[in-house]
Amino acid sequence: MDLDTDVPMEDVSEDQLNQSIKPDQGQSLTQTNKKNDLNHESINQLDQWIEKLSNCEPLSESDVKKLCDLAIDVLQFEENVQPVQVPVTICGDVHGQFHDLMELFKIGGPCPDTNYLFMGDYVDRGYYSVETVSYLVCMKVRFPNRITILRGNHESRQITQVYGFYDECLRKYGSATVWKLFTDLFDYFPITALVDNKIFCLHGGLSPMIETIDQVRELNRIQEVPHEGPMCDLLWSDPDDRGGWGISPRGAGFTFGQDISEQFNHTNDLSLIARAHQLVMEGYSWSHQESVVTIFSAPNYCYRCGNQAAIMEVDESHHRQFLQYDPSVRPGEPTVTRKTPDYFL
Ligand SMILES: [Mn+2]
Repeated sequence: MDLDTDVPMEDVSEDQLNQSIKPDQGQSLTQTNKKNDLNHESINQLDQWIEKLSNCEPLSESDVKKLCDLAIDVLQFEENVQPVQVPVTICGDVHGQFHDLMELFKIGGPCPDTNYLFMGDYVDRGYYSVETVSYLVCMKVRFPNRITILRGNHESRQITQVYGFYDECLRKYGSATVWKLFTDLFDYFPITALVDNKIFCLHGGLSPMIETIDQVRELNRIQEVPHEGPMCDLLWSDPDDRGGWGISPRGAGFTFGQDISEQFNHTNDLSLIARAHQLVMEGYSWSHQESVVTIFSAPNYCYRCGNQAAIMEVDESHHRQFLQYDPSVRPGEPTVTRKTPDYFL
């Protein structure tokens, strides 16, 4: 009995099935079908967890363990370049700003009624990384064909020990167990997505070691984000006004110019590269004569930057619409929305 209304087979196109099943892996057909068969008990449990989390209450440690086990069963079968169909709403960095994530779903429409693609950086900086990543992973397991969650450069053991997620787990759970569970899970997150074969989505940007999307498919992604190399670059790089490849001031990844973006889009028959990773004051920003768009979905980033957030809706005819929003108003919390001083950027 299939109780999960999220994944009717008619929603899975022939293309999707072909793309997700490699011809030489007879076993994976069974497993692919099996992974979406949530039983009645799991669905009830997930719905309870989602309800609890939507009140910004963290799950118990034992529930996080159960959730991560369920999530590995889903994410391990996704691809390095996860195929996504239109219509879909594409989102950038969230960074633990849980209440703003709830605002995002108000603005964009609730999941699973609206399909979502998140491009990473769920944790660090904000005060609610635990609740934010727990909520998104719950939604992924509950509605696997309605939401895609890519890996950002902050979904990493090393970065989360510096920028807040590790400390938050210690503070909220009294040990590093939950941090360990989630950072082990991050290794399974897909690193890029391809919307209708036309929009290439990823957290950071391009790599001098990657000319074709097929080369991304060949990477072994199930590992900690490396310090260098193609997987590192995809999660760390930034577009730049200067042409060619440049040294990144971030100390990882590269900067890439318009010539690089145009060549990549031409080679791979793409209309657009959509990425996140950089604070942009309007929530979205075009680069390279609309070859690249940056989307940033954490309004008033770090509760002090005064920026708007945005998400990008792509409809069935590939029309794009940006929805911008401001921080959710919460009683008892400061609402600083002054303009960011230049020295902060
Ligand atoms: Mn980032």
